[in-house]
Amino acid sequence: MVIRAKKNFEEKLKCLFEKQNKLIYRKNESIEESHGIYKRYKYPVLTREHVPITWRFDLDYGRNPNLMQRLGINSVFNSGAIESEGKILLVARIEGDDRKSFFAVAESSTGVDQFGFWDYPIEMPQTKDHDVNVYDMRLTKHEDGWIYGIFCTERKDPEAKIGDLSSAVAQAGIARTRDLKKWERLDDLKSPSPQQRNVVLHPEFVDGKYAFYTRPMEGFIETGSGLGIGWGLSESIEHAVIEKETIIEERRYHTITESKNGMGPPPIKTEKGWLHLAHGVRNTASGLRYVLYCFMTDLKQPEKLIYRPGQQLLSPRGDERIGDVSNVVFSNGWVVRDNGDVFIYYGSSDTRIHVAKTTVDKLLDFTINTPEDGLRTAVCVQQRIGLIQKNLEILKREQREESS
Ligand code: M1P
Repeated sequence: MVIRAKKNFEEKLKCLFEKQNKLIYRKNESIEESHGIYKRYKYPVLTREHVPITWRFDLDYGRNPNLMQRLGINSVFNSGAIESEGKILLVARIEGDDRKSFFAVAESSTGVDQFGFWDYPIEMPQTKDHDVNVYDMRLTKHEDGWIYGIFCTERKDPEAKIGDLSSAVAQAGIARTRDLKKWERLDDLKSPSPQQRNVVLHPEFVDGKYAFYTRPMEGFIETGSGLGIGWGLSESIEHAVIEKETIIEERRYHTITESKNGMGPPPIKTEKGWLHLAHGVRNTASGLRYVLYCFMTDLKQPEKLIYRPGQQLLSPRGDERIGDVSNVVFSNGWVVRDNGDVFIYYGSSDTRIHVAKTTVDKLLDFTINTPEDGLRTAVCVQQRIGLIQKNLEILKREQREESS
């Protein structure tokens, strides 16, 4: 009897490993889309099923004869991204079945499939004020030589009323590393805003200081009077303090950013300016809807907005629309390769991670040549009529040329 049960256990375990290997080594396929800006991929690059079996199951027959999952994983989403020695490394947000998020590195040599997690998750050192939850790391290769991870650290709101076990305070945690293995924790960012999320470190010094993109907010969910994506400088990174925070990318009424917006990954430096990826949020009858959008800032003054397309770049489609927090796409990681290819890693509905592939040239074309938001229907219709008129002239000319 015992021998049979042990054999079953071993077969079940073998099956688990085989199934996971099949998933990890499955080839991904790009999907042609008619908009011409990027290609999505058929399969998510990371899901909870990619998380190593050793992180979830106790593999000892004596302790776990039914081979039950002891520490389950709920979701894998919103990853920072970086290229190192030809490999793409993602620092993913992993949420356990206990609701706590943590960070772990997964690597791939293709960038579009075959992501495997390193043996252990990241052990993030603590400050004196311990984190309760951490998530959404942005990785910045800074010109000072360090790789910085800026992430959200969340703690219970000390002012919460008795019985309110949801209110939290979000701040920006800061850590640095050379190899994504050993991390040095620095002080959390101090800024004039009561709460911060979506904070990103700019890769270069500005006026000899560390420069941060911020997202000031009054409450934990609502930004309140926080009017958009902010900017501030700090003398020190070990004890980062922003004295003056200015809004550089404003939320606007009846646009893709009307409820909230926030920076995505650190910007890409191009000859034409800094290229940014961000998320914009609007409210709908079925809750908040998150989309990705682009904007550009001046090369010498990264806080000066120069292009702001009115339309979103990527919105939740198909299966992406469904998950723990539905109707959300969120990106905090992208990678530019030497040949100009760009991998955009995005979480969908706080559940899994996908990749979209494009190039720096295409993103520049999109960001520079897409019209700004007209802010009113009549203006937007005029933009479209302008486009239609030019196109009809082209088609008529072609017809004339063909018939002559
Ligand atoms: O649930 C959607 C997103 O909500 C937060 O982002 P923001 O502060 O911009 O609303 C974050 O918790 C993010 O991780 C999450 O994907």
